[in-house]
Amino acid sequence: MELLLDPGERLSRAELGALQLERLRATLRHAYEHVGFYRRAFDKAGLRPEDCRSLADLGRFPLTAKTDLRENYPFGMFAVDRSAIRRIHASSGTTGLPTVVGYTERDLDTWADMVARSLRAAGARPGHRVHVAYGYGLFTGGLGAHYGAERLGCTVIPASGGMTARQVQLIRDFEPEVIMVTPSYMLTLLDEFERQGVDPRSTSLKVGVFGAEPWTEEMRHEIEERFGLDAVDIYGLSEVMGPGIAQECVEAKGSLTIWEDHFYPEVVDPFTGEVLPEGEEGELVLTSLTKEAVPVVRYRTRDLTRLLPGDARVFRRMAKVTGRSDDMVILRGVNLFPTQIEEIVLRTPGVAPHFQLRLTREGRLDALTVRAEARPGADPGLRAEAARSIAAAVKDRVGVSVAVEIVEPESLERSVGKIRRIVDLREPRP
Ligand code: DLL
Repeated sequence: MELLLDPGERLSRAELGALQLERLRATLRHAYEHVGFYRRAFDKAGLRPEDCRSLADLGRFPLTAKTDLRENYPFGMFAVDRSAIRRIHASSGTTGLPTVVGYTERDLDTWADMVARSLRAAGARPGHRVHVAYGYGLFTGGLGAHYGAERLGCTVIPASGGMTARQVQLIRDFEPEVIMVTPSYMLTLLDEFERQGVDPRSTSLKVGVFGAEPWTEEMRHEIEERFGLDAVDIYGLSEVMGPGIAQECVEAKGSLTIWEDHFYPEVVDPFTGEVLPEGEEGELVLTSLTKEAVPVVRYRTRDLTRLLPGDARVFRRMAKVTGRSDDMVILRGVNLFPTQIEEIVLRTPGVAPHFQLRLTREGRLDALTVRAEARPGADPGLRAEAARSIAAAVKDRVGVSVAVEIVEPESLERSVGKIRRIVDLREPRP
């Protein structure tokens, strides 16, 4: 496929480094001068924006956490006059206050450019129809995808989330080449295609741009096989911008290229906050390089990944996100992520790609039950074997004993957006 690049993607590594440093210094100045939180944090650390003379100097500046955004709810982190804000988004905040972000006209422009670039890297082209099934609203998924697809010159079908039967109808009738949706909701759509007796491989879809939640290579394989399309990963978070911070290039699947001309990545040790060398797994920390309304300096994403050198582009890459530090279950001293279970469940014959993790407490010990659905039509006699094989693989690869139940097809709750894998039934809650 012909590789189309925008000017930012054509920079040399040296040009990129110089641009990043210039933008970083401007961001630090902007944050220090216009956001009380950053001024206090830098002063406390004894640092001035001018102290950042090289990209490595950024590591001396303080980290910013989600709690800092919450403590400045709603607009305390904004660096521009309210009249310059064109849009507000917020993350749902399952606990406590939501985190609120704003965008100036230029920020919205950059965001659309970055999503357009992401879509192009995914294999979308001007003239393609793009079915957007990320939710529209305060969540950045729907509107972020929408304006990026328009910017690329695509025709947008703003389906938003939910009303699954209608989604399938629209895909059949409007014949989009591209779909943007969470991977878990794509599986819900798959069920619906089958319920309607339509072969999912018969659709016009060529590319799926999946993100907003962790998903594994095994899930990619499942979706690509069942739908006959290229499934690629898009990453982002509302606090930093929304979707379009990093994107898997369709010609180089397996990791995501970070749009480093706008977002400066670091990976730190989640416990000490120390910057880790390239290749080591830790928590992704992002600094915005061009944002006006809400600049973010060293924002702790809580997402666990590794930085890698560039391949498909000049920019560095990140490995697919293993999980969020908040989604990590500590079971009898062993750390476990839902993605580890996903890998195992999806490799088990006779088991569908639908599973849930139930946490309970037995006496003083926490216990985890993996509930996975049998594939429709699979021999019920094989369920006990599948359960044994999953338990053995978890013991072997994660190092902890779990119970496994293989449940009836279509008995587990389906995703309508971001899926909730963990059901915590522990009493009292830890
Ligand atoms: O989920 C933005 C987005 C929308 C990204 C659509 C991609 C597609 P938030 O609701 O703020 O924003 O949630 C951000 O979701 O910190 C990750 O934990 C997780 N996440 C997002 N993309 C990925 C991905 C949007 N590709 C949080 N892989 C992030 C793994 C992801 N996790």
